[in-house]
Amino acid sequence: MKIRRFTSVFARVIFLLIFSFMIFACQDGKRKDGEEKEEVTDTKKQDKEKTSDVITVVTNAMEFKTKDEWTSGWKTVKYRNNSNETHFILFDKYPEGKGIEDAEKEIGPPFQEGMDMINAGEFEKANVAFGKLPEWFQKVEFTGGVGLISAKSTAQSTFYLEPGTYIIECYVKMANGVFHNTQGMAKEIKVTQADSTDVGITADYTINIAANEGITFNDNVSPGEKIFKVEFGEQKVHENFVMHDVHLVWVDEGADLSKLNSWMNWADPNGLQTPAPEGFRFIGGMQEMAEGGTGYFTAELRPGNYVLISEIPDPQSKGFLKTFSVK
Ligand SMILES: [Cu+2]
Repeated sequence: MKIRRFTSVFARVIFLLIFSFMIFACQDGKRKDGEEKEEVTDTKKQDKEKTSDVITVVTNAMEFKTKDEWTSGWKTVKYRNNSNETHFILFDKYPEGKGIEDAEKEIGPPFQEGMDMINAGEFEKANVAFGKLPEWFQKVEFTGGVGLISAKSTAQSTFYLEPGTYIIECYVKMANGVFHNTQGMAKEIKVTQADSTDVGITADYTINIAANEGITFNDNVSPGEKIFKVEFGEQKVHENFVMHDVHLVWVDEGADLSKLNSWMNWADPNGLQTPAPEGFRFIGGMQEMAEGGTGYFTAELRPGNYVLISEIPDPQSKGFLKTFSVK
């Protein structure tokens, strides 16, 4: 019999005027991730110096399969989503000395209680529950990751990892409203110190994203495999307690953008929950990171319409929904 246990919860809480949280998670304590291999390729690299490693992460159902120990530096994460649901990978760097057991003990219970209260519409009680989170939880840093990727698809993102302990997670919700990270989509990774590396990537296009400007992207985009560089300006905690990130989405002719817009808020009963809105296909992106951070993602583009969008409430009204065409 499998034993599920709370393992990671991560949230960010700043009390009084602002508090923010993110997630919680459980992990199957008996899962083994021993067989994954690190793949190092030399595509798109200036291979004189050591450049970013390519590390594969696989989801077949509701898990992250990858190796337990990574090295520091620029990492290109190739995420194969073989499952039937949309997912992402957010990287949460835990403070020194804290890991998945601490999360299980100190973060899981209050976070779950808070979430239950939100789901019940008891927002004051949710605030009381989040108030039980430990001080150290505010030191969890969000350091990028792979954007939303639709079922049976592969996404690729590149970002920098300092040495430390990370929890990688996905908090998309199943059709019954249960977060994926409570069902196995949370995993602790140790990142050990390594020699510094060059990112070794030349971007085709640059996206700027900042609290007061939203997403700025004015390039003329042509078809093919393209690399987007994402530069993070001022960060901000939005009203559903997350910071802004950017996701690339294919838009079918006639698809209703307002449905995508409202889906991007996990705090909405149907938001970030299966089924994803019809007429859209998520093809990757860059998860949130601190101001001044830079990340990259790669996508195969074909002629048609696309959207760059943040996973925040009503991104369109804040400048975090940007349409463009590939010609
Ligand atoms: Cu997921």
